Amino acid sequence: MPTRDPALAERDPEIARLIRDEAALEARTLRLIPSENYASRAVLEASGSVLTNKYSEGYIGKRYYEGQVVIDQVEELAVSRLKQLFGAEHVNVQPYSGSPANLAAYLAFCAPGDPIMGLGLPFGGHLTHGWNVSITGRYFKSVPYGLSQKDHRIDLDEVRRLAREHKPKIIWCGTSAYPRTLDFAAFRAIADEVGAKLCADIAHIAGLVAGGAHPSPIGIADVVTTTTHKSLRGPRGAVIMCKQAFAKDIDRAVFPGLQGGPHNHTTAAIAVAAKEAMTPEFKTYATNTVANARALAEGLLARGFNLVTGGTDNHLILIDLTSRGVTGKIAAKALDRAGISTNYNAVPYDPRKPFDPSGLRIGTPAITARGMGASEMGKISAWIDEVVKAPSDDALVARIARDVEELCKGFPAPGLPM
Ligand code: DSN
Repeated sequence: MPTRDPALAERDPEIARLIRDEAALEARTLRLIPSENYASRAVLEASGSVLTNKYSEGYIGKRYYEGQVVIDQVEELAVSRLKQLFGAEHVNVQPYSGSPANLAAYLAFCAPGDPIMGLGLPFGGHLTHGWNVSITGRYFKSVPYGLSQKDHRIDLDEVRRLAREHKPKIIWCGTSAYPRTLDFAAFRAIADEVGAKLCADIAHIAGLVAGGAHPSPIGIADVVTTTTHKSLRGPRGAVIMCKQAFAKDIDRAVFPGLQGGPHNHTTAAIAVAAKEAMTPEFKTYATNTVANARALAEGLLARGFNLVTGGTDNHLILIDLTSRGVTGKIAAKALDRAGISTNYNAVPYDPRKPFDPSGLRIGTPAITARGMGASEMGKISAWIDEVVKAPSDDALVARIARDVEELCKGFPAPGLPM
């Protein structure tokens, strides 16, 4: 008698219900968190597959386990598609997520206590670029750079000055809350001047880079890391791309340096996402993501909002709410009740604390994946304005939540049950 193997709804109705609830929530709300997206049904299928059953420590053709005839082909497809998509010389698809991918760069190039540089967290950098509460700020001598006080853009003169003074082993260029294009060539010149490795973390913009809507750091940076689940629309995971000269160092740092067995179900889903990202539709998606962010920024500016740097070049907008007399947290919570999902965020030189800062971070990757365009951006900026003007007006917030739900019905999200 085969063992009975009930479906999730029967085996664990509580979890099954919660998954249904989350799908319903994702369907009826506007997800403006710039690091979130909707993975396609094909990506979700690969990610929820039997490949989760396998151990395959090692790399293609050199594993510590037998039974790898299929897994090797899966990883080979993921690697070759990413090489083609980004034009990378070497690709490692095994990092579990963005933070371990970045740690691999440290392990490859730094010894404990070495100086490293990255954009400070309060200026829109990432924890793993050396912020003090992260292992990367505790085990290395972190020298964060900031933004210009004048225009709140990356201050390359300061980057150069600090790099000359501290001679970092790694300079990170990459951001989590920065609305402008990154000048990888300018960072390259600084890194060369001081003998640093240049590491680009393109987690937020990978889909834009893949779709030609943001310049690429490939061929400029020594190492490029990215998560795969943001604008790239893959599963939760990460990849590292590097010049061939650093392939061995990076591979050794990932395995056995930091990790054991790779998550093969994720590798398969990354391969699917890379295939999707090579289509003309994805190019259009990347272009539209930026066009929507610009349209949303224009709508907000027209309604008197103050945007950090005055607008956006990418998928992301950082609103400074100071002049509106509302904190980021109050606005984000009221917007959430209105069916508009955002996150509160520090603005440059924010006098407020990180848990209730002055800013709101929004972005267009997820709503663009639903097919929304300029006309919807107009509606969304008007709703944000209404909620920010009256965050405690429950009737208004409820009315907007109904309007949001109605709008969302016309734009089914990829990957969600109809
Ligand atoms: N936590 C991610 C974000 O929301 O930007 C970055 O890793």
